Amino acid sequence: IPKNQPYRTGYHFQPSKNWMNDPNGPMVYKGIYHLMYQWNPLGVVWGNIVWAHATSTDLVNWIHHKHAIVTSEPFDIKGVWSGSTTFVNGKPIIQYTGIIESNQWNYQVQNMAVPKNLSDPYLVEWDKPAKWNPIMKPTDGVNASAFRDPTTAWKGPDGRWRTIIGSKIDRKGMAIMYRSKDFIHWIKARKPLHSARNTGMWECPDFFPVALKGMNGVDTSAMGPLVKHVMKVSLDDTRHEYYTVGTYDHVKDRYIPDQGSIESDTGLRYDYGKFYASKTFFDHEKNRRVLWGWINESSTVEEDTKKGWSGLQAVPRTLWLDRSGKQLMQWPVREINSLRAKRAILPSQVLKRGSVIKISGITASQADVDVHFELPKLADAEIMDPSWVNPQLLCSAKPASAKGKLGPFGLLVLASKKFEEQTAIFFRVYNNHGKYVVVMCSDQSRSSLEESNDKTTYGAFVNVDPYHDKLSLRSLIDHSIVESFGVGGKACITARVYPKLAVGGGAQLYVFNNGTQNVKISSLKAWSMKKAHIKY
Ligand code: DQQ
Repeated sequence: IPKNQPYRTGYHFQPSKNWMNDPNGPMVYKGIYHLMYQWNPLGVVWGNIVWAHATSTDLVNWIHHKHAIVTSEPFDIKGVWSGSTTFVNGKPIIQYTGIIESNQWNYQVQNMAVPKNLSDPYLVEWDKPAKWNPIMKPTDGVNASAFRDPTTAWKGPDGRWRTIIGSKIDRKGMAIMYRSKDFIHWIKARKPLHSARNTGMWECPDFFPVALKGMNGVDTSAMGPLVKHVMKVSLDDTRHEYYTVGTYDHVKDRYIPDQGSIESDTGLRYDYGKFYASKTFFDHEKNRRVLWGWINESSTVEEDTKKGWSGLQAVPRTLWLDRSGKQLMQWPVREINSLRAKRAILPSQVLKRGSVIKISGITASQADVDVHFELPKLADAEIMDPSWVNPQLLCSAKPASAKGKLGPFGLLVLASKKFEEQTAIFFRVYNNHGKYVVVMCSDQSRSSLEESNDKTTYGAFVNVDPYHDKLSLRSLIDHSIVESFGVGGKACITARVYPKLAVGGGAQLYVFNNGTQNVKISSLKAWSMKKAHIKY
C-alpha cells in the first residue's frame, strides 16, 4: 500500500490497490461471512475483472483468499462478471455471468460455480463444472450483450427454483426469469418477472422478501401473507438504483409494485448519493437481511492513478421494511460499533440560530456521529414551493450557506480549521399547506479546494412527521467517504470527498444551525473509529 494516503479509508472495505466495483455472491457459511467482488488486478480503471474473495467473522475485519473465480474456460474466457450465491440443500452455489468469445460484443451467458470442499468454511476453492456450463444462453430474442447479473434464486411452492437476469429490449428494462427443478437445467419463462419502459439496461437486479413486521430478515424463498417483496435494479443509464415494494404473485410468477415504479425519477432509492450494483443476502445466523453496495470515486482517473486505487464498499447495512410498509429502512450493521473508541458527548442544549459548535476530542477524519434534534416551534417553517419536487435540485439551489427558517441545521464534517473546506449534511423543514416536509441534503460544493472532483450536491425527502418524530442524523465519516443515515435510516446519502486541508489532524467536526429559528439538540454522541483489519 503506497504511503501518505489521505483518502484511504480506515473502516470501509477496500482492496490493497487497483479498481474494485460490484460486490458479488455475499453469504454467510458456517459462521464465516464471504464477500467477493469485481476487481482489476492490473489497474485503477475497470478491466481484467476477477472475483476477488475475502472472509470475515464480523463484517468488519477481513482476510483475503485467492481469487474465487477467474476467466479460464470457453464459457467465461472473456470475463467473469457479477453474480450471486444461493443455498441449495444447505450448499452454496454461485451463479455468475460469463463473457464468451464471439463476433458479437460482450456476449453474455450464465454459469455456475460450486465449492470444491464444503468442509472448508472459507470456501477457498471453486469449481466451474464444464459438464453443465453455461447453464443459460441468450436464446429466443434475448440481447446477448444485455443478459447478466443473476440474483440469488428462490424456490416456489411447486418446488422449482427461480432466478432473474437483468436485461433490456430496446429501451425497455427487464428481469428475465428462469426456472429449474435441479438447479442445473434452466428454462426461460415466457414473461419476465417484471419490466419497465424506457429504463434501459437493468444491471444487478435484486428480488427478495421482507417481513411485514419487525426488523428481522427472511429467507429469499419466503412468501405468503407475512411478507412483502422488494425489487431493486441498477440503471446503467443514470448509474442510480431504484426499488419498489410490492407483491409477488407466485401463481402467475409476476411482481406487482404497490405504488410508484422503477422508471420514475422520484422513485425510491436505497441511497440518494453514490451507491450502485448493490446486493442483499439473508444472514440466517443473525436473522437479518444485509445490503452491500459499491461506492465509486468522485475524483478523476489522474487522481485515482496517483492514489493507486478506485472504489469502496459501503459499510454493510441491515435492511427491513418501514412500519408504513411503503419503504425500506437501513442501518449500519451493529458490528461496526465495535470500532467505536474515544467518545465525545454534547449535553442536551439549544442550538441557537446562526451557531456553529465544535465537537472536540475525537479524530474527526475517522468517526461515527449520531445527533438528535427537536424542533420547538414548527409553525415557523418556511412555506414549501410546489415546484420543489426534486430534492437533489432543491438541495443544490439551497446549499448549507443559504439561510432558512427551520434549517439548514445538521453537521459540518471533514471541515478545515477556517472552513475553507467542509461537507454539510443537514435538514430543512418546510410547511406545505399545514403538512411538514423534511428534506435532507449532503452538500459537497465546498468539500475540497481541489477543483477537478465531482462535487454534486445530493438530497432526499424524508418521509417523517417532525411533529411526532425527532430528526436524527448519523454520519459515518472515513477520510474520503461520508455515509449519512437520516431519521433512523429512512433516507441515506453517501458522498465521496477529497479535502486538501481537512485531512488527518486537520479535519474537524461541527454541529450547525443556519436557520433563523433555534432548534434543540436532545443528544449528540461522536466516536473516534478504530481501523478495521483487512489482510490482503
Ligand atoms: N458490473 C459488472 C456487470 C454489471 C456491472 C461488470 C454493474 O456484471 O452489470 O463488472 O456495475
